[in-house]
Amino acid sequence: YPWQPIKEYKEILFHKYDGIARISINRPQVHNAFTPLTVQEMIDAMNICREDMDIRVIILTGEGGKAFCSGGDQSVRGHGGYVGQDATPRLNVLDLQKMIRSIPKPVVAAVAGWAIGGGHVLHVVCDLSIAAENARFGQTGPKVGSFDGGFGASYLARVVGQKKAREIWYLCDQYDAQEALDMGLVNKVVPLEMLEETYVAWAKKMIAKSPIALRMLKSSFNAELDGQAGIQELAGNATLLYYLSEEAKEGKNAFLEKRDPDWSKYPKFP
Ligand code: 1HA
Repeated sequence: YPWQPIKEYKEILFHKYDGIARISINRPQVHNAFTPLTVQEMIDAMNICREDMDIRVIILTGEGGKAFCSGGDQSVRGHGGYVGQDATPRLNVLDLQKMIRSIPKPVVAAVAGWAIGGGHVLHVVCDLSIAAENARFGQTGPKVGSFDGGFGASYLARVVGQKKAREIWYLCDQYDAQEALDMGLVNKVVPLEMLEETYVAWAKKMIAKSPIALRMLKSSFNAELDGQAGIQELAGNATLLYYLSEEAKEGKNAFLEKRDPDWSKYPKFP
């Protein structure tokens, strides 16, 4: 596929092709473990994906075919978080997780090889996950002195159920692609050489659908789980639709024309 680079970064690759954006962690020597910079770059790319109206679907993946992401880079983990070049400890991956969930476009994880620890949580928060046959999933927190009790625990439990989520965190076992499929952790398993073809095909299927319908569905799925923040997102989409109506425009026009609004001509549906 003729992927075109969108922007140059140090620790990720960012490409676009036919309405599909692809953000790929590019640290294969450490199984695509992330540093604060990796995450900062992914957040920047996600912001571009949000603003660019030509981008309809976002693919999250990792370079090298051996790992999607192995979580936080343990070699830069310091006192209070992951320490970047500014010497400040951060857990900025939590902001990235929220962005993946709230961006009003589908985000698809394409998982080849390891999706472990904070890397596993990244695929969990994506709308869809497609696994290559060599994919391996798991959490390591309690083994390496960490835990993600946010989406990493509660949303995982929504995806695979309470018993399985507790097993995944308490035992820190690893699961192959078929086991992941069986527990509903991924949507599909394909041979590694078919991964790109499959996520492009899935993206194209979604691009052929109504963007506002997909946007409303994403915020509706989120709203049930995300409390007031979820309702805010769904309600924001309701406001967007309302602003497109003649009735809403009458309110603004009346204000600007210094007259009383006339709501009489707008339908009052049963
Ligand atoms: O829990 C959180 C958070 C919680 C709340 C808020 C924010 C959070 C943010 C992050 C995280 C976390 O991600 S904690 C979990 C961190 N990740 C891990 O514990 C996984 C560590 N890696 C492994 O267990 C294994 O590498 C592996 C099971 C994925 C693969 O094993 P394998 O095939 O034997 O490869 P291995 O030799 O271990 O790894 C290849 C190279 O990559 C090694 O480097 P080398 O010895 O060749 O120099 C290895 O050290 C490096 N590497 C792999 N994963 C990481 C890593 N280096 C740094 N950090 C890593 N995560």
